[in-house]
Amino acid sequence: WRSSATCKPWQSGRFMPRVWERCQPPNRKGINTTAGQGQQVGMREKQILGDLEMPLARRETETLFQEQPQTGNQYLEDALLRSYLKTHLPPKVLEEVNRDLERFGNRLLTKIKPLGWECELNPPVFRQYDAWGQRVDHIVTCSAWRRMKEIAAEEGLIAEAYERRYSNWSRLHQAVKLYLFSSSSGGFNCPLAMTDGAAKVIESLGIPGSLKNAFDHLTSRDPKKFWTSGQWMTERRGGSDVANGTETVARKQPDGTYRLYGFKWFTSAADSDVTLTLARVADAEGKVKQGSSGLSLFFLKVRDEEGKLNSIQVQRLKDKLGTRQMATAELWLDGAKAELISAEGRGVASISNMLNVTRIHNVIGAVASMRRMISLSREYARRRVAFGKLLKDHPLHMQTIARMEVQTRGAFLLLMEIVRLLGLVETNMASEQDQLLLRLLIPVAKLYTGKQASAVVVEAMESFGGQGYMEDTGLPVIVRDTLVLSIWEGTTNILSLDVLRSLTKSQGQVMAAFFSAVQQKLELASSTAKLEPAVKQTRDAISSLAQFTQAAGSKGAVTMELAARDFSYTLARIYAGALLIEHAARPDASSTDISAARRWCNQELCPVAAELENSSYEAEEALVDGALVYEGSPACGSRL
Ligand code: UCC
Repeated sequence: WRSSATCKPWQSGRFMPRVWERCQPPNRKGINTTAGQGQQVGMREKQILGDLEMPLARRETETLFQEQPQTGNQYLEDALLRSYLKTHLPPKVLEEVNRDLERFGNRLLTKIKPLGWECELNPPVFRQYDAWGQRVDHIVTCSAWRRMKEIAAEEGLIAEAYERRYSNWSRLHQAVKLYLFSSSSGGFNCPLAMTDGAAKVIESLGIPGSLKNAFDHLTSRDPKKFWTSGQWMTERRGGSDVANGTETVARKQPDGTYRLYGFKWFTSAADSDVTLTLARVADAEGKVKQGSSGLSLFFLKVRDEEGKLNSIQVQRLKDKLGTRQMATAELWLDGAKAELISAEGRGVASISNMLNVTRIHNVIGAVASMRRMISLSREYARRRVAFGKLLKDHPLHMQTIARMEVQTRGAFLLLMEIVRLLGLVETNMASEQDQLLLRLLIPVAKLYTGKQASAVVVEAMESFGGQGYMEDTGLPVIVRDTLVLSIWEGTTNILSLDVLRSLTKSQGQVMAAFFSAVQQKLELASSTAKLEPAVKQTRDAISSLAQFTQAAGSKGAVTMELAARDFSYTLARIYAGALLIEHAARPDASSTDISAARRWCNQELCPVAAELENSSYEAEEALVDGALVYEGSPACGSRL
């Protein structure tokens, strides 16, 4: 409470403290004087008043050295984003998109960011009963959260991708808006991810008549009409092994609809209007088929026309480490009316369209978090003085931020590549290679950027020193909300196995597409001398990777499973390296584009080959893993 000048209530463009109420100037009458404490409080009040009257020089010194980092229009400050758009978008599209993003950047700064903080300060509350004892199961959200929904519609954050006014570039335009929106959205990016996924599933089903109305709502720009969707997959037996963990049963009704019975244990954005969910259709005897081929996909409305829950009971809200702005609930489905929308037994394959979209949103969130933290960190370094000079003048400090910057650039280009490919697929302009690449790169990018983001935001928090650890700076919120990105929508290992699934399903064609795309990008750089070392490192990595795939092919399935994570990291590093090289080979590339490519390629690009040489994927090594993990544990004697 020293000086109100150091701790301002939120203003446009400021990095707002989380517990902003504490930042109001002290209210002379407002100090609580409970019995017995009066004297003490009186002294404290005197001290506060005294502090306010402290010499101006002292106050100024404090504000000068502990000033909050200020960031401006995110779009205008994002050099890589702007150069990417300039390079890839056709001129007419660029002109319009550029105008839209600059306007949106201003709206984020002045209007949306404060709402995002309001969402953080006013998390959803669950009211199970009304005052008269009636069960209501009401998830109460704050007005800022509801306003976010309206803004999402107004800005076409879903609609943009489905209207296709910029043809294959519409998806990229949408993704860029979501990327800018993400770190100011107060968690509203989560329902948008699932809404996009639901729209995608419905579109890929050919928008059947029964779902036309829902599709129109999900892709509407009208705030009064816009719906969000959930994605109810996880049940009590876990979130990864959907095929064996799903117990929900669907009973067919005489009118052709179904009633669902089961317990959805982890349903994010539980205040959504509709949802997609999996269940097992019961036969005439009430029996269900187990495993993946017993699962079917259903669409349901969460509430009926009168606003009553669709035979759904909210058990409780989850107590999460982060994303607390967003209601995640445990739900009992007690005969919820639903529509079967996939072929029977094709539930997982059908919902994978949704998963692939939500995983792209996860990548968006990861890159956005990294970009946000770096923006704040670099701004802080321009203001904070330590050891007699600004942080930005300490080479080691700058090296640390620059390393994060290189990571973020690689992740950003990976994101752009995926949404570029998705745009091509959605407008029937994709080659077979594009389609294979997209299938492979989605899990690769999701798992890699999730890990990068966790590391970068923690490193960036450290760059603020002790301040970074202070709750009321808001930095811990970003860290918490980022840490989920490697967990939900498939953990790193599950996604690594999905990478293998894409190899098996395509009989290795995804790898052929990968090698060919990387080679094409490297060829573009062949005349840029400064990129030679990076190109060579990438070529070497490709040949090591090719050797690995050959060698692993002759080994057992255990080898590939043990290698899955390193293999996926290898794909991410090589592909992002090729993208950075491609970007740095543009005629108008900057010296920093070249430096970023070179530095990225200086890291180990093919960890899977190095680990193969260490025999890390041999079956005996798996036994050693177990021995290392369980040494000293009671399990040791019985299991190993
Ligand atoms: O719901 C959650 C939280 C919601 C919050 C979301 C917010 C996101 C916000 C981000 C913004 C910041 S978390 C729930 C997370 N759960 C998962 O993600 C599930 C993780 N588990 C998997 O991904 C598994 O690998 C499964 C469920 C896909 C495995 O299932 P199966 O049935 O054992 O796998 P199969 O038998 O291999 O695949 C069944 C079919 C196959 O097709 P067919 O039969 O034609 O061969 C596969 O090729 O599904 C196909 N398939 C896929 N197709 C499976 N995965 C994919 C895929 N990724 N792409 C295309």
